Amino acid sequence: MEKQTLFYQAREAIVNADETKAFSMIKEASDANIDLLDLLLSGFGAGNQEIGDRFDKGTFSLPELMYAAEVMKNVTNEIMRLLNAAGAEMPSIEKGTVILATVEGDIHDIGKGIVASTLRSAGFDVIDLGCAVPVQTILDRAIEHNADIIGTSALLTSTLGEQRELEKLLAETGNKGRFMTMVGGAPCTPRWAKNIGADAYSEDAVEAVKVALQLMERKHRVKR
Ligand code: B1M
Repeated sequence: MEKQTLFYQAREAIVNADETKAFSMIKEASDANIDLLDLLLSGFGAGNQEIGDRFDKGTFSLPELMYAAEVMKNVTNEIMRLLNAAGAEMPSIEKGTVILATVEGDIHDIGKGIVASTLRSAGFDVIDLGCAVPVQTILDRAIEHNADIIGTSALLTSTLGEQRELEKLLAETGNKGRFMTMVGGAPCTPRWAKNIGADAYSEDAVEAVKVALQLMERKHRVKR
C-alpha cells in the first residue's frame, strides 16, 4: 500500500474509532519499513486533529470523541512500545530524571505520553505521574526522586494556570533553583512560559528532548 494511502486509512481508523483497523495499519507500516513516528504524527495524528475539529464544530459528540481518543491513546502506546523496543540497545546520550505530569483538572494525556516516550528513548529516566496531578504531589514526587526536571502538560485554557501555581509553589518552598521546569501543551506558548517564570517551553515531543538536554547542560554549568 502507498504511504499516503496508508496514512489516510490511519486517519480514518481514528475518526471511525476502529481499533482493529488502526492496529493493522501499524503492522502494515512496520512491515513496509515506514517510519512509525511519521505514521503516528501524520497519519493517526491527522485523525486526532479531525476529531477535535469535528467536536469543535459540534458534528462529533463527546462520547464519539472519547471512543476515538481511546483508540488514539492505545495506538500511541503501541507505537511508542515498538519504537522503545527498537531503540532499547541504543546508548543513552545524556541522563537526567524527569518528573512528568498533566496538571490538576486536566485529563488529556496523549501528548504527554509521547513526550515521556521520546525522553525515555533519549536516555532520560522519566517518572510519569499521569494526569490531573495537583502541584503539591508533583513537588513531593520531584523531591522523592531527586528529579532534575519537572515537566508539566496542560491542554485546557482553564488548567494552564496550574503551571503558574507550580512555579509559585517552587518559589514559596525554596525549590525554584533546585528543579528546572519545562512546560508544554496546546494552549501553552513561549511567552506564557516566560511570563510564569518556567525555565523552558517546548512545542512538541521531539523538541522536548532537545530542550531537556539543554536544561541538563544548564544545570551542570550552574553546579560547577
Ligand atoms: Co479534549 N479538549 N476535552 N478531550 N481534546 C481539546 C484540548 C480541545 C482543544 C477540543 C476543542 O474544543 N476543539 C478543547 C480545549 C479547549 C480549550 O480549553 N482551549 C477540549 C475540551 C473542551 C475538552 C473537555 C472540556 C470536553 C468536555 O467535557 N466538554 C474535556 C475536558 C476533560 C478534562 O481534562 N477535565 C475533554 C476531554 C477529552 C477526551 C477525554 C475525550 C480526550 C482526551 C483523552 C486523553 O488524552 N486520554 C480529548 C481529546 C483527545 C482532545 C483533542 C481532540 C486532542 C488532544 C490530543 O490528544 N492531541 C483536543 C483537540 C485538538 O488538539 N485538536 C481536545 C494530540 C497530542 C499528540 O497533541 O496533546 O497537543 P498534544 O501534545 C503535543 C504538544 O502539545 C506537546 O507535545 C505533544 C506531542 O507532540 N506537549 C508537550 C504536550 N505536553 C507537553 C509537555 C511538554 C512538552 C511538550 O513538556 C513537559
